[in-house]
Parts: sequence; structure tokens; C-alpha cells
Amino acid sequence: MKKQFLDLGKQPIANGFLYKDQINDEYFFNLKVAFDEKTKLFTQIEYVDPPLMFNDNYVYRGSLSKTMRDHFKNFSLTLGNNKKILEIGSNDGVFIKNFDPKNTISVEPCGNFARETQNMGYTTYDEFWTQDLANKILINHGKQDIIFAANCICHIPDLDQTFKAVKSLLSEDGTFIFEDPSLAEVINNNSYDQIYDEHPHIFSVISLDNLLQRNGLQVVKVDNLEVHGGSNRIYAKKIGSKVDKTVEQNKSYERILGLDKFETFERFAEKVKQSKNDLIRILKQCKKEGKKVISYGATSKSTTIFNYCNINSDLISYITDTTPEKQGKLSPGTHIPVISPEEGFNESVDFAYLGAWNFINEISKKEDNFLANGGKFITHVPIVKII
Ligand code: DWN
Repeated sequence: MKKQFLDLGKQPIANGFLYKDQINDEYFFNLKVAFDEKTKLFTQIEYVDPPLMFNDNYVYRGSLSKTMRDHFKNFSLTLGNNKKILEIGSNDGVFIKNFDPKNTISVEPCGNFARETQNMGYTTYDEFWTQDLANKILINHGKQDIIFAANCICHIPDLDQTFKAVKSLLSEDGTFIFEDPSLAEVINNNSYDQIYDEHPHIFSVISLDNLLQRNGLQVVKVDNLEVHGGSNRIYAKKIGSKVDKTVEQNKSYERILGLDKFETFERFAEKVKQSKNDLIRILKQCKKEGKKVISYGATSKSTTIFNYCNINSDLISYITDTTPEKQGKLSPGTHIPVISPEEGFNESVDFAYLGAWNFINEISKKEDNFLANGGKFITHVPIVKII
């Protein structure tokens, strides 16, 4: 049974960057967050219909940061190039491009990106991951040694169907490897901006093992990763496989954090409200002092922040982002203009709110001149502060 603990209000499609003449048709939904007492899953009350988010106009490109390009390249080297591998949610190919197209299949429902990987020579199914698709791939290509997904499984509302379909396509000793933001890190960092339409769930290892096991799979190993503010790479195999000690280590850490208890999330909800008040206060103070504040990185995460905290272009002049598909548009819901860093990240800026706080190391290195000249970053992670 789902028990609600947090209401983040009316929210738009997090990656629904739009033009002025599209404002009247903008879609909103109620972003309410709950805890499932049975599976211990952190999940939303109302899921957004996937085609509203993932379609030919999808704008998020995984390959735009060096951190993520290096991350996937390094992991691919550990897997070797001689296994049959399938990726669910291949985006612009940032992971699969490290593999030989002969042994590699990808699945990507955003047609614009599916065409990109097809053009790179990869067999790409431009469809959502379902049992029907798994059946089709089984007939066309046979069982797979590795099924991989990064920042994708937590995007899928129906986890039972997802895991059953994975199991049906895995070879007997095959491994399902997937990475997603870690619930432990979301709680530790108060990074409530990880909650938006595309993330109907945020996973603990405890909840994942419950869900996988009821579908014939089990978690056999966990890697804790730094990317995206703290993620877990889960290795799952068919039930009965050898289980690494990292599984129990992660579960017992999560029990210490209370991730198996509703009360933990009630406390989290209080911290979220505090964070909202602190952020609004700091931005209003900057405005009062006549400072120019912009936002760095037009992220899905910042859509949650700006809409929950009612932050619009009164407080944030504009957002800079390297993604060509976001530039020249307005941010979802609160309609702050998005422009390129070349146009907007200059000496006129006093403060930059870090929409892409998860890339703070990469950004601080790149923007050392801004910092050296007295510019400052603002973040809400783990508490609202000026850096
Ligand atoms: O799961 C998801 C994650 C992996 O990616 C998706 N649901 C959608 C997306 O979420 P996000 O938009 O919050 O992701 P990022 O990776 O934090 O987005 C970073 C944004 O910042 C991109 O639009 C690129 C931009 N950027 C920039 O302008 N300058 C990034 C860097 C590193 C930079 O230096």
C-alpha cells in the first residue's frame, strides 16, 4: 500500500522546454511522493504517461558531459567486447558506442536518438521496453549475456513487467546490470530535485531486491557510484546465483538510514520544506542587493526546484545550458529563458545557481575564471549555501 509523505505541487514535463507560443498548451500533473509499505519502494502516487515524456522531441543528451562519457567508457572496458549485449534506453549512444555493433542491440523509445544510434550502425528498436518487445528480440537475436540500462529503469512505471521481460531474454548465466540514483544519497543530500516525472521511483537496494525477487531475479552485487549525485550500479541474476557481500552491506546501511521505514520519509519531507524556504530567502536577498543571478544547467532536476519553489525570471535572469535543443526555449512551468553559456556566462553574472550540481567538479574546473573573479555558485545540496 502506498502512503504519501510529500507533495511537490503542480509540475510540468521536466524536459518539456518550450517556445512562448506553446505556453497555453503546457501539461501539468500533481507530483506526490509515497512509500510502498509492502515493497519499501519510494514511488510517485500518479505516474505520467511515458509517451508524454519520451518521444521524438526528447532533449536530454547523456554524452554532453565529459564525466559521463568517461564513466561509461571506463565501465565498458571492464565488460569486454565479446558478449551479446543489449542496452535498454540507449539515449544518444553514450554507452553503446564503446561496443562492437555486431554484438550489440539497443532499445530507445525517443525516435530522434534511436535514429542517431541506427546511423552509427547499431540495431536500435525505437520502442518502449515491454514483454512484447523482449519476445520479438528473442526471436530475432536470441538470449543476451548482458542487459544493461543506465538512468532508465527508474523511469519505467511498471517494474514487474520490466523485470519479467528482462528475465525472459537473459541467458542462463546472464547478468542484468543497471544504474540509477541511489535513494540513500537522495536522503543524505536532501536532493529532492531527483524527483520529477521521469523518475517515478527512486531505488533503495532493499526495494529493488524485493521487486526483482518476485520476478525471478535477485541482486547479486552493488557498486556505489559518484555519478548523478550518488548512484548504485545493480547486478542482478536469476535466483540461485552467488551473492556478493556488497548486497548485504548496502542493505544494512540502508536499514541504518531507515529506508525501510515510513517515518524516515516524513522527516525528509520536513527537510525539503526547509530547503525551499532557505533557497527562496537567499535568492530574494540577492535580488534586493541588485545582484545578477542565473542558473547553470537547465536540468530536469531544476524543473522540480523552480516549480516547487515558484522561482521564475524575477529571481533567476536566465539559464545557461550546452544542449542545443534546449537553447532559445523557456524552462518548463516557470518559463525562464535558456541560452548558451557563450551568450550568458560572462562577467555580468554575480551568482549562478547550480541546476547541474551533480557536475560540480567538472563545472568548477571549467569555470575557474568565474570563481577567481569573485563569481559564486549557489546550491541546495546538501543544504542551501553559497560556494
Ligand atoms: O535520469 C536522467 C538523467 C541522467 O539525466 C534523466 N531523467 C534526465 C537527465 O536529468 P538532468 O537533466 O537532471 O541531468 P543532468 O545530467 O544533470 O543535466 C545536466 C545539464 O546541464 C545538461 O542539460 C547539460 C548541462 N551542462 C552544462 O550546461 N554545462 C552540463 C555540464 C556538465 C556543463 O558543464
